[in-house]
Amino acid sequence: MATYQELSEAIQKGNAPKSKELTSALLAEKKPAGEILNKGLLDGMDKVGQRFKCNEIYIPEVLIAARAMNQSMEILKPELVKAGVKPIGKMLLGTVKGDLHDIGKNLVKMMAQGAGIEVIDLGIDVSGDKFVQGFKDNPDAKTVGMSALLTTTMTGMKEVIGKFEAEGMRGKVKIMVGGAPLTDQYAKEIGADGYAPDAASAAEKFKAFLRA
Ligand code: B12
Repeated sequence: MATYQELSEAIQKGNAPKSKELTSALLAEKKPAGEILNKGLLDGMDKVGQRFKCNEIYIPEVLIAARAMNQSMEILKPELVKAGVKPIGKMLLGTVKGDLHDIGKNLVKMMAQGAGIEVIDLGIDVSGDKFVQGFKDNPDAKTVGMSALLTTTMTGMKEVIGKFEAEGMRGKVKIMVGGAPLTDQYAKEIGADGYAPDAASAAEKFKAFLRA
């Protein structure tokens, strides 16, 4: 008999074949899809996030764990839909205009997905208008995440926040910023709602915003 603990451990080790096998086995044993998600996959990613935050593991391990989770999610998704298990909320995410760096953004995406959040990834080089359009297309998104890796592009974040204000939409979303040159202080200066230094803390903050 497969256990949630074994699945969580397979995710933590980034063992995709094993985690897929265990996901299928748990489904075959008629375990509820929501429990497989929460007690197996998300539990595993949560532990990966904690260890990443404490510098016990590094980016490659996180990427490998996320790949195992994504592959298991493919198996689980149809069952989750059938069971009516909904994501805890939706967020928009993008790297700001003029900036092509996306490794950090993609890590934030994986961790947020690992926390049960639906992520609309707007990609790289995302203008203020594109962020605003993204929100118009997804009015149920309650949070927006912006990433910047260049000191020359991070200044664009303030403009994006200004666009949300101009459209009368600022009060409807919580805006989080991140990326290597960013600081909590800078986030406050430009009127963002939050900042996180790494993907695991980012996912925790997004979750808290969505649950508030
Ligand atoms: C990889 C890389 C590239 C790759 C990008 C590939 C890709 N697909 O992303 C390539 C080669 C394309 C590139 C190009 C350039 N790069 Co570059 N690049 C890097 C490098 C080496 C690593 C960045 C990275 O991925 N780090 C790893 C990730 C995981 O870290 P992170 O992004 O900070 O993300 C973490 C957190 O910040 C946070 N986070 C990230 N996003 C978000 C978002 C939210 C909402 C939240 C809450 C948190 C959060 O969580 C993440 C995970 O923990 C850095 C140097 C360095 N060591 O940082 C230079 C660096 C960022 N690049 C730099 C430069 C100058 C450039 C170029 C201008 C070079 C050139 N002359 O052409 C171009 C610019 C292209 C452009 N227009 O964007 C400079 C920036 C200097 C500055 N202060 O502005 C750096 C610092 C190198 C240096 N020391 O000079 N680069």
